[in-house]
Amino acid sequence: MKKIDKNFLWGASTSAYQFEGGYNSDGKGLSIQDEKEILNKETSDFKIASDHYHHWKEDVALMGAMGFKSYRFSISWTRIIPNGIGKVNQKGIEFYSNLINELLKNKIEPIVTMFHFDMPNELEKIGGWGNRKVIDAYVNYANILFDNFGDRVKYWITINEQNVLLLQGPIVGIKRPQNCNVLQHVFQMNHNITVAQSLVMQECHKRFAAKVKIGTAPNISSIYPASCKPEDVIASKNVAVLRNWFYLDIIVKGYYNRILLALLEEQNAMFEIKAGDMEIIQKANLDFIAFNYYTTTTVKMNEKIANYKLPIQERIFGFPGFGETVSNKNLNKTQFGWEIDPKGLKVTLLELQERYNLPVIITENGIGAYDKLENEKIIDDYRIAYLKSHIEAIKEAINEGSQIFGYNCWSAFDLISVHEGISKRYGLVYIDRDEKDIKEAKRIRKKSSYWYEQVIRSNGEEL
Ligand code: BGP
Repeated sequence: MKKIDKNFLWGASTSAYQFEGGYNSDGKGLSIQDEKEILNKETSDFKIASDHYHHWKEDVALMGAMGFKSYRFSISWTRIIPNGIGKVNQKGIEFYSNLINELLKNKIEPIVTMFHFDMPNELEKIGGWGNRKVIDAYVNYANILFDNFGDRVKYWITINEQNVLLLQGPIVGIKRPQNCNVLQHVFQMNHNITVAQSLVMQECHKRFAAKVKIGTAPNISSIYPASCKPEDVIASKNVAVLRNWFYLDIIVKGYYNRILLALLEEQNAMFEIKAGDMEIIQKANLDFIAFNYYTTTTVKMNEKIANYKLPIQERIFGFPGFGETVSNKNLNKTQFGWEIDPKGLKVTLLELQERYNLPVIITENGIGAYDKLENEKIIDDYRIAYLKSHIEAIKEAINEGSQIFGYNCWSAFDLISVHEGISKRYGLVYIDRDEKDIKEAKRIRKKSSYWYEQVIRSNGEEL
């Protein structure tokens, strides 16, 4: 077995709107997440979250105690620029500047995501990513981040889960205009995001050359055919393009994958590419691929529109002759019904290696569970088992040629899940709050955090 590189970035992740709270503190503007309608009224909103805004120093100390080499977090656009464009909020700059300094003091490498689902409200009002003005606003925002933190941050991530925010917009909190051609709308947004992040990648290279690295972080999961029927294999390849490759092929290789273009053309949903856009994208030249991995997807061919919950006009998946998702009977599930597939992580890493030949880093991977606090302890053996099996898969993939340079599990601390509240806990550290009562948001290390500390100390040898 090859040894893991000694500079491997072991750590964990959070995102601003799910973790920080302080949603309107010290001049922060509102994002779509602050005003999102919480569909399940029993679950928490994002206003106070884990109250990291008031516990950041203690939180970094805990990361230091766990031996983190890296911490992947996101910056809230509206904490830096309350309206998304225009006046900069110095208090917001100060908050992240202090956080970054504290991380560096603890020898923790900051890996900073510029955008994690939290579009400024004022920009959403003009159409969000659907409006090309937002490309300029995002580039302006990124420049402010480079101006203020570029001397200390060596790893930047432009966009979190571009594919998920497009394909599952309403779940993530991104509204779609009524009566639009959803496919076309979604892939127009995708194009605008791609142009925006390409400009930011170019700017990053112009300013910092090789000293600073920049990548993007889609959610990537290998797609299995439900059987060895050739039709199912074709379906798995189609869905793999829709689910994974369309977003990476364009930014890494500089062209749009024709398998999805063919579907868009057939559905009358082709998006607009303005003169000059492709040249911008082809100069993006990203340094690495970051990706979030939770599970794999299994797909069979379908002859008619698949039976999804969304009405036909809002569907992106399940077009006849394209493929539909089915469950994989070979895999166990989490308490929240997500299939657990550590081998699938190895498959995914090797596919990424084969397809793009770039360094990769995992920026999310973990298990959501109803953790129980008993006698001030959380015995989360299921989380240890989950993380252990996935790290084993990483080691095997390294042995077989993957250029992975870091693993940041989801999540460093408990935080509010995208749409299932605080009760769906992912953290290495427990936050003592419930859905409606923030209590004192006391931090308590779970059993998994002690186990992970030893994994980091032994550089992945002792699992
Ligand atoms: C990813 C997101 C995260 C996160 C995670 C777990 O899609 O980048 O923000 O929350 O999934 O998902 P959930 O919160 O729905 O369990």
